[in-house]
Amino acid sequence: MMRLLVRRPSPRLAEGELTHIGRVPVDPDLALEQWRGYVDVFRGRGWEVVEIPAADGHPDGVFVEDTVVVFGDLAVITRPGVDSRRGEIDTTREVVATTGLEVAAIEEPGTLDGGDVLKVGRTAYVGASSRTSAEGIAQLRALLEPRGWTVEAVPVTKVLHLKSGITALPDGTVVGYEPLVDDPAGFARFVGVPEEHGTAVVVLDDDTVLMSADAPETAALWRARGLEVVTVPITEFEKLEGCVTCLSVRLRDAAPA
Ligand code: CIR
Repeated sequence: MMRLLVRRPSPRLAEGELTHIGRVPVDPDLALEQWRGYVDVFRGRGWEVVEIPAADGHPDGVFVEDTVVVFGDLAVITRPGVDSRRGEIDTTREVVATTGLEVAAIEEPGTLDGGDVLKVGRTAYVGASSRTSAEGIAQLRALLEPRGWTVEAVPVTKVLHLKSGITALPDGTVVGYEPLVDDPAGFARFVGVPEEHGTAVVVLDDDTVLMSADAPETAALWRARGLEVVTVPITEFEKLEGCVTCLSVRLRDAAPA
């Protein structure tokens, strides 16, 4: 079974946190329409959509990926690195408790944002970013290493989260926009992309990825590699430093999400 955890955008999305880019006007109605388009891609491919209750008092609540990370049958509730986002985890925890997954949590004083965790096979690359602390990474390592995962800390200084700069194709190739990646040489297989919004892919299945509509040259690259590429407009979320990965948490039975 494939399940997608999402949360509808707050009408206050425009007030979300910004770290590396300037504030520009955000259209909340367009954001809702784009969010629905994003969710529909998954629904149309057989995913069951599970909505985390709206948290309209949290402008960044739509970016649910930051609040929980799933490793096989273990869900790790995070402790977001900014105060304005900490309250988001309460509703995430309630929904995760209904999934049948084992649940653990990052505890104070550690901090960790899910956007800093990139899973490739049984390796979890974890961004040491302004949001994710060394203590948060140490806690995650203590949870995962006994379960057979390797945890590798990766420097992140040029973008908000590790996954704002890199993600991975279905075959495990790490892809990213080099000006935003601290250490491309740190990955065994790395392919640079020509566009900033081309860094993020969500793996839908072994042959298909989902991307922002704002990176047409990168989409053409992946099509030339034989992948099916589905694109969605997510401009209103990109204005808040969000991307296709952070709008959902994917639960897949049998394989790491
Ligand atoms: C934030 O600064 O927390 C939000 N405005 C954006 C979060 C994006 N999340 C992600 O890339 N995983």
